[in-house]
Amino acid sequence: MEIWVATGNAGKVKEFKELLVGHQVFSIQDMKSYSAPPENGKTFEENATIKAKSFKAIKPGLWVLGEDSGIEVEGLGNMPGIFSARYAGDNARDVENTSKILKMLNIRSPGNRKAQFRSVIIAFDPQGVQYKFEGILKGEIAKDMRGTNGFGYDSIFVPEGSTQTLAEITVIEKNKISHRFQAVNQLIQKF
Ligand code: ITT
Repeated sequence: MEIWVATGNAGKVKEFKELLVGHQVFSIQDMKSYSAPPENGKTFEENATIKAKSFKAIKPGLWVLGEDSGIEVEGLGNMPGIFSARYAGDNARDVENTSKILKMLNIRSPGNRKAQFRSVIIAFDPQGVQYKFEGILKGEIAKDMRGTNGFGYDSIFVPEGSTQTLAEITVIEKNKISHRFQAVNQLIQKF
């Protein structure tokens, strides 16, 4: 089946392709021209809806998905949350965002390193019926960046029950536990 994911994040695209193996997964990379709408929602759900609706308008009659995700750090008042992609500023690189979390946590809450990843997917089926799926991965923030796999905050996130960061394990292993896996797993039940 053809599934269009409204994302421009190469790390997400790679994971969606692995998670939806057996299907043809397309993204913004496969569009000739596309201007992303502003992500000005106040929640993950609102932002995911903005992305999904923008693709639904271009690809009617197909499955389309919008995903908004991020990391919530307890000792930082659950920030950066929906601001995860731009925590260290617009167009910030992953290393700048992760460095800022390590720095802020050392200042504000070195003793409480609890954190979670959240993924909210808004999907439209070929008939235009809307669905919401959500996944959470609990864990803690490592003392330093470790590992080179994955993307975003993977190098500083250690899932509950593990000693390795998500960047030290393979994408296949990450995809067995991740927030995105949990949300996609609910989606697959609707196919
Ligand atoms: P799209 O909006 O085009 O999908 P984006 O990167 O801007 O791409 P979001 O607005 O959903 O996506 O921001 C999510 C950010 O949260 C992402 O840039 C990462 O920094 C972080 N993030 C989300 N899921 C992650 C994961 O599995 N591992 C590491 N970091 C993740």
